[in-house]
Amino acid sequence: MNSFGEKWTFTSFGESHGAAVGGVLDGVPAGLHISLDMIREELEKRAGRKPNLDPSLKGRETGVSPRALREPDEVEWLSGVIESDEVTKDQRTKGLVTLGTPIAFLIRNKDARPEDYEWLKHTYRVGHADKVYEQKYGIRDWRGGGRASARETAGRVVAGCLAKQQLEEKGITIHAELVQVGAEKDPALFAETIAAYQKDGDSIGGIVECRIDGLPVGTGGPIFDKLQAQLAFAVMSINACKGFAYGTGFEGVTEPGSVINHISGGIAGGISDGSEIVFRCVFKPTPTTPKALKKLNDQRVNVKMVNRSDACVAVRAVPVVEAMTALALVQFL
Ligand code: EPS
Repeated sequence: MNSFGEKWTFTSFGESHGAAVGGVLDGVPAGLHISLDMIREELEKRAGRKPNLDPSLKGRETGVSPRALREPDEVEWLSGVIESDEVTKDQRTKGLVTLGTPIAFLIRNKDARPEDYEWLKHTYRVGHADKVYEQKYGIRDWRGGGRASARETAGRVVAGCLAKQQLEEKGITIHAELVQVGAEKDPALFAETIAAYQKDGDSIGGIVECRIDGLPVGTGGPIFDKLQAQLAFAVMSINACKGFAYGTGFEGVTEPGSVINHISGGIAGGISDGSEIVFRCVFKPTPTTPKALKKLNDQRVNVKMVNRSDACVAVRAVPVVEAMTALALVQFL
């Protein structure tokens, strides 16, 4: 399924080395002001061009895919919006305003180099979607990650920015950050931890924490509409995401009820209780690494040794977590 949401329906399209990635967003009300500055900022974070780990890197995040850094990620708006001179509430300047019609946009792939992936036509990478896609569909796009590449998340970030702006108008804000890299919990040491794995030709996982503020009491519903179920569905759809927990989470299992019963995580009975919502999600270490490619070559696979993967994809997942959270929440407005 390539579409998400019943009220705001976001359809994602595109392959990593095809012409473009992008989306169609239907159900967005007319008159919503969109800040292009905000979209640019979020896309820069997703590409790893706006470091939040080590400011000394001056514009380049540690362990980020070199291709993601090179892609300009220019958004072309095809329908559903017109330019607006009005300054948005948060003083971000240039903007667009929605027409209430389907919004279509695309981001052209500029640094696609399918020829580097010819070897993948006949090889399945461990830990990737390569083999199951071919088993299920009988065909796959072997050019890089194809449809399963994290490049696809660029479109989600654009759609998520619209959802975030709608939520902000209602006083609801979303903030995600990286809280753990491997076993390291000190943010000051994240950059050097990732760099050490990268230097070793390897990768490492990470945990992203997300906080939702200003959500009124009553969001979510009983049984299958539980707020945490909808958030988990949205967040677990992000590439490399392996787990979701809120409230007492997995850590809570070692504590007696008398100690942790008061922790709601902002949700009780699947319904928001008006307090801050906090959840965490975990991203696995990227499976394609220089080490993994070397191993394939040792098996005489004849791999062209080009590695465009991330040493810690959790870094770039932060704005995607915010985007998917926003898309999940607008369904309840
Ligand atoms: C990715 C692998 C690389 C990354 C890509 C994410 O792409 P590919 O092998 O398809 O060229 O560069 O990230 C981006 C290009 C991006 O914009 O996010 C993967 O397998 O997830």
